[in-house]
Amino acid sequence: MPNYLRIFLFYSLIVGSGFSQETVKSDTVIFPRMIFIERGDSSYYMDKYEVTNGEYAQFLNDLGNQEEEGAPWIELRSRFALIEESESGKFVAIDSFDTHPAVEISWHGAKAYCEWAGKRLPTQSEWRFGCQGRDSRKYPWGKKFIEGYANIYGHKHDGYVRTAPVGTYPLGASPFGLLDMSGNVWEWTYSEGDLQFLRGGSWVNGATLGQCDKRSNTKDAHSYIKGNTLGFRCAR
Ligand SMILES: [Ca+2]
Repeated sequence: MPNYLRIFLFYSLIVGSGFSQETVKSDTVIFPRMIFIERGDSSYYMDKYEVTNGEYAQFLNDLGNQEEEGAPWIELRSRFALIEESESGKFVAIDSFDTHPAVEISWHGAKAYCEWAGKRLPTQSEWRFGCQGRDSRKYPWGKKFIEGYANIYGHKHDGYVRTAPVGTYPLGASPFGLLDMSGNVWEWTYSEGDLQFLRGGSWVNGATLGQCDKRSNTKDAHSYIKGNTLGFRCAR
């Protein structure tokens, strides 16, 4: 059956079965765990969650841990890496970190995963819009930082020493329902040119860097960015 016919039948099935248009467009229906973000001609989908160690291990088991521009996709020599390679060469998430965000990920490692998954890295503009919504809010949830809404350094109420399982803070959702846009791990984005930026801050950084319009990169001496805070999510 041609693809366009499949898609038509798929939509017919959904519309006919009484799902609302919102259900069709968001979350798990068309692209699992992605959210549709309406922005006219430049609408897009974005992962609801940061990519987890469990998901990244699957990718490594398929393609191995490659190196690009002198850096491995994931730095497994770091004591903070939450994925390990067994003697048989199988990659697995360490202990109970399966649902925590992947860390120690290089920009190429993030880009390669998204392409493997049939997706791509979000642009900075897509990331920011997904975080702040149509009313240009400072944090995903509003104007001021609120304890317990994100995994940010210095806030004991987040409940975790380092990363937290993705989606731990539902009250910190962006207007579109994206979780952990502020904090937990920094997220790689795509730009034309040599310098690639990270957004959203992390468990190592204070609340200011967790604001939607802030960005940083690994060359920024003031950002305290280390490999154990570097993760990502994908768009398409
Ligand atoms: Ca994040």
